[in-house]
Amino acid sequence: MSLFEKLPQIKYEGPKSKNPLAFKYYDAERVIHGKKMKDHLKFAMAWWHNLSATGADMFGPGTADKSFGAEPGTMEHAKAKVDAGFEFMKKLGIEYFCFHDADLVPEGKDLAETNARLDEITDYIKSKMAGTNIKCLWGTANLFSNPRYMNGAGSSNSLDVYCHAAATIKKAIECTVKLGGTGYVFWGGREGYETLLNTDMKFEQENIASLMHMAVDYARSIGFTGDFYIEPKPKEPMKHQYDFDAATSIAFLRQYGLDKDFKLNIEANHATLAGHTFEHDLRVAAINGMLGSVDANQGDDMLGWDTDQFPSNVYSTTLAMLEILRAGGLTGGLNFDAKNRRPSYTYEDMFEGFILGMDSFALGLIKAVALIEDGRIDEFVKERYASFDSDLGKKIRDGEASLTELSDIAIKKGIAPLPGSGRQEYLESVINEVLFQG
Ligand code: XUL
Ligand code: CO
Repeated sequence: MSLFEKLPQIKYEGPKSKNPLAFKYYDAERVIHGKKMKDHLKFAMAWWHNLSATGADMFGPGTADKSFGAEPGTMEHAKAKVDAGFEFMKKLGIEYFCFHDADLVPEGKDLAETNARLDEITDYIKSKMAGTNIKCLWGTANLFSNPRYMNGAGSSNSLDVYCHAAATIKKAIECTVKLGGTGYVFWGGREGYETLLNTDMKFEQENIASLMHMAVDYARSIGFTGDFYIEPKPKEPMKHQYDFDAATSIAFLRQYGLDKDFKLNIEANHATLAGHTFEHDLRVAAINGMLGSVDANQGDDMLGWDTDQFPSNVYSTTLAMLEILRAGGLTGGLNFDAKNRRPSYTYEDMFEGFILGMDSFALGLIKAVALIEDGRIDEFVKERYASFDSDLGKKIRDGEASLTELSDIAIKKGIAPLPGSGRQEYLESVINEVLFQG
């Protein structure tokens, strides 16, 4: 049975098309900057938003019907979601998906029952994957919804909860490996605190690190060769989350010796919640060799929470793609951790959300390549540091200069002239020119 029978196969029609159910910029097979668009932009469907979220919020129930013809909370429904997901991905030409264990099946009465359900559904998903190009990008465990995780999982004060989390992670890793996933994510939504008055921060962070080490050891022992990712987020649901941003997460990974196995999964709306731009956190990850994957979405400048909107801001996707291209691409992909607005509740809206997001990133890619080819921005940055091309500059860069030597040179010069202008306004006008002319 076709769920989306009224919706067509989504095709590329080009920028002049007015067809809402067509791509204007995403042309999967087009080669740009040495690769097919679809290889630059490995788009993934997030099982939780697309197949599970109904738009329910604190003030009212969901508006979207995601029953897909079955009774929610049953295994029949879990399978209907698989059917819907595969039909959806095929119609949009999306080749990857991401999941939490809890998105796949309803939790059973105990771990054994939940695990048996996961075995059943992953068998079913595998059978659906056969003969398609659809692959698993990454998997993760939901260690935040169930009340048992009210104080976190790795950071929980309760040993029982900690062990339960370990079992849950073990199974989620097994599911990820079974589905051929190339990444495994830790998003620490409840790994943080509400008040320091009841919190031993060092103890909690050490326990989180131990759990991650155990996860790495186990995953490697069953043949997982992919990357682990931390997905930074500063707050929400906790007031303060330990994986605050890219820089904090990298410091944590290095401190606890996890940096060889982990990279980062940077989410746009999480970076902005941390008071950074999306491109800032991408840059921090990239210059530390830890740019792994991206949760592609956007927030709302007026709202201080994670709105998880489909990306529409081409200025932002351009600057993001510039970072990604300069870093040599992602080892992971672009997962739409994004949901329709509550009043956009139809199947058609689901398609239009993805078309918007895919086209916004495709246009961002096209414009980022145009900026690189234009060359003015790169050239300006190079020139800006050109004084370090001197012999003395090289000596400093090579770590061979001393403070006394520099001091003697500076005293001889007497006064340092002002550095060259940063020309921010000029650079911003170059971006506008490339974005809006041709
Ligand atoms: C929550 C969030 C999660 C992670 C996976 O803000 O982004 O959905 O991506 O747990
Ligand atoms: Co996310």
